[in-house]
Amino acid sequence: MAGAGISTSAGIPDFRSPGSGLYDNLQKYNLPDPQAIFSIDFFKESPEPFFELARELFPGQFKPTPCHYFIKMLDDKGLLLRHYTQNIDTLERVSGLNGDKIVEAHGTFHTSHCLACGKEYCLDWMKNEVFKGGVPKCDVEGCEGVVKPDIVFFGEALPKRFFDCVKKDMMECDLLIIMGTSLVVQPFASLTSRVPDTTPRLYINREKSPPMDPFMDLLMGGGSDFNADKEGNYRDVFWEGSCDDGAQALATLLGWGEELKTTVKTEQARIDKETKDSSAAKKS
Ligand code: CNA
Ligand code: ZN
Repeated sequence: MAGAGISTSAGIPDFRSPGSGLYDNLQKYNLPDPQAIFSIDFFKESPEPFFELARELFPGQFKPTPCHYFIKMLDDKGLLLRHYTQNIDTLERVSGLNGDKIVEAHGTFHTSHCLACGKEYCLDWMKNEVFKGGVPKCDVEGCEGVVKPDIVFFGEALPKRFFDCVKKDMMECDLLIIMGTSLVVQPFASLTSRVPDTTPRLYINREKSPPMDPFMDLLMGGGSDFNADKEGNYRDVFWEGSCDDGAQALATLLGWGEELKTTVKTEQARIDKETKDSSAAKKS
């Protein structure tokens, strides 16, 4: 299970890190509250701030991190059952991890839809529109609907694939690794409690998850029950630090330390070269 913290070292801010997180840096948009930028009701009235932010964060401008390559390595070694991500930056896909192994719980920028007529648009179309500036509008004659990337906003349902996979995967999971998430967004956070009681859970993060709000707990029917500090704990481990360091430490324990370092170097150099070649091709 992963969150925005696995991508911060790529240069993409998370939501809640004090100072650097998006919620502390949205003043220029004059929002009623920071979460409004990802709220579907607010978006329907004022889509401009979201598209302005999308320009800054658009996928394709960032490289996967060592942590992403560690996840890919787990799959290469035949150990990855599934990667559940809250991220919408597509970096898992860029690292080469097969789409079958990924559950994009909060959707993706890969596709977009017109909110009025439902017409689907591809990533390149959206990219073009976002960088043109303004709000992307449907090109169906007479429609003029706003086209929204298929990322899940607050107030929207999670993709069906999330619920389908959870049903199959969670009881089969024999080690749950949780990385770079504050474990506060539901229903994602409550996945921690869906694995068997005998499944060890390793949480790699810069800080511990804040305690669950008792009201939300009641409303959601239980949040994340991860708690390495609780008395009688026999299976939860909290590893405090960066996701990249945690992933590297784990890889080293598994005897893959050097392999991971080499993969990161080679893959990042390959992406740099591809980016350089494609911008040279565009210029010529
Ligand atoms: P969050 O609530 O912002 O929490 C991030 C967590 O990661 C915090 O606990 C941080 O302390 C921790 N963290 C940050 N950087 C690191 C690091 N380098 N190493 C270790 N820990 C770190 O984000 P969540 O993912 O928990 O919240 C869910 C939201 C955030 C989802 O709806 C996402 O769509 C959304 N989001 C995604 C992205 C992205 O796609 N990269 C970016 C920003 C927000
Ligand atoms: Zn339309």
